[in-house]
Amino acid sequence: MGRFSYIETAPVPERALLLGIDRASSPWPVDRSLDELERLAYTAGAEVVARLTQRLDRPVPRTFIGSGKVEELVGMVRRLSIDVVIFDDELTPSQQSNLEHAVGEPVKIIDRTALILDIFGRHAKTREGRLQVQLAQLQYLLPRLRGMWTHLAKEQTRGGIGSRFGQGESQLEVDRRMVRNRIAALRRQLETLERRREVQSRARVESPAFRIALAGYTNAGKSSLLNRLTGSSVLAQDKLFATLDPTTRSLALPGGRVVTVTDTVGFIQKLPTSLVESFKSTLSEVLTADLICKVVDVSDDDWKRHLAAVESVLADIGADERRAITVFNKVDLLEPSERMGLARSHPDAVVVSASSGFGIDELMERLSREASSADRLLTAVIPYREGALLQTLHEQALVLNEEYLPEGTRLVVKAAPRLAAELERYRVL
Ligand SMILES: Nc1nc2c(ncn2[C@@H]2O[C@H](COP(=O)(O)OP(=O)(O)OP(=O)(O)O)[C@@H](O)[C@H]2O)c(=O)[nH]1
Ligand SMILES: [Mg+2]
Repeated sequence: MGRFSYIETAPVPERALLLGIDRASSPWPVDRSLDELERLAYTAGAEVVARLTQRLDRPVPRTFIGSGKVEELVGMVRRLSIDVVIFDDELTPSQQSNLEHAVGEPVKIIDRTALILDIFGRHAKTREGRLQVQLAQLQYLLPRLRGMWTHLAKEQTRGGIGSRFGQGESQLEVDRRMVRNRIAALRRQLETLERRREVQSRARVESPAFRIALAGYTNAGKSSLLNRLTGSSVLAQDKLFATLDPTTRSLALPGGRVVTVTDTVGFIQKLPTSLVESFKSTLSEVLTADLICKVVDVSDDDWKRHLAAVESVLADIGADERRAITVFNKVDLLEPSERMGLARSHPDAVVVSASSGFGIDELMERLSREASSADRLLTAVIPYREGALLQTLHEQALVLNEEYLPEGTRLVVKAAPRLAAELERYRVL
């Protein structure tokens, strides 16, 4: 353990104050954005006791908020015994340290990025996920080391948000250079893992099943939908970023065709770009899918903004050209009239409830149609020694006609692109 004992979770929730800027130009009203920040804070184990906002079009370089606001903040922090102030926007290291000076120790000043990094650190389960989060945390920490130094040392005995950064490392005894070395080592480890994953995913891409990825805003119900569709029991929780590591399950669609469905990490507005970067390999599940299901929680008043945020991340990672459908989830929470209105105004979307099972059959039908519309029609003669291929065809393709010839089985099939490519060598028509 060394000099500092380490406490997993703060025994008493930290008292948090949220601070947001009200920009005329922002697509998100400040209250909405702070509602979301509050849910993030709650997920990280803090209790939000106050909010402060300021109308401002551009942040003030030195302290992000104006000097009058800083005074107001200091007053509130004292009066309400605040432990941590959470800014909704990313602070520069110097803004952070200037603000820390203003409020005085031991009050922490953090931002949305640090909060998300903290949650990711708690929820990452796989080795790769943990390494990615550690890397992102150290990259965040590095330019802030001076300001956070004494602070973190104190913090380590108290726990709470931000204190788990670089978890599992004796990071407190190290200086900047050692943090840099650690970053380089993490990068190397991740590269090795990534290469291994590439080999695996090449093997998978060669597996011919039609692949569906569930993508969407955090808490939209992606994991619940995976569970409902495939009868699995992936963790689904009313917390943000419950899922960090992708899970893939197979699913038999009506007609008997087998496809795979992958649950992925959720998106959020103002997702730190460093995180998008470090989760690229997770998101590659989305990038290589044959079909993306954009899952939307339509019971949330902000669902349109959520969908827009998801679409913009998809565009960022280059997945916006892929075939996609929209799935409106949680319609059990809507009035029947609202549900019908939604279906009418979005005839292309599928309306479901992962909880009640409403619309799931229709979703399966739709997935089946989507899978077969990508199919190619061809005729092939499969030699009798290719028993496994024949079986795969019966499971994953639509066999329209089958005839036994002396040289093999002659099949007329509709098969997904990857499977059709595999048949190319036996193709006769
Ligand atoms: N009422 C209702 N609640 C739902 C439905 N689907 C999911 N939920 C609830 O919504 C919360 C989030 O569900 P998850 O399946 O964990 O959502 P997710 O998209 O996987 O979320 P992250 O992994 O955190 O990004 C849970 O409390 C679910 O029980 C639904 O159709 N109706
Ligand atoms: Mg999930």
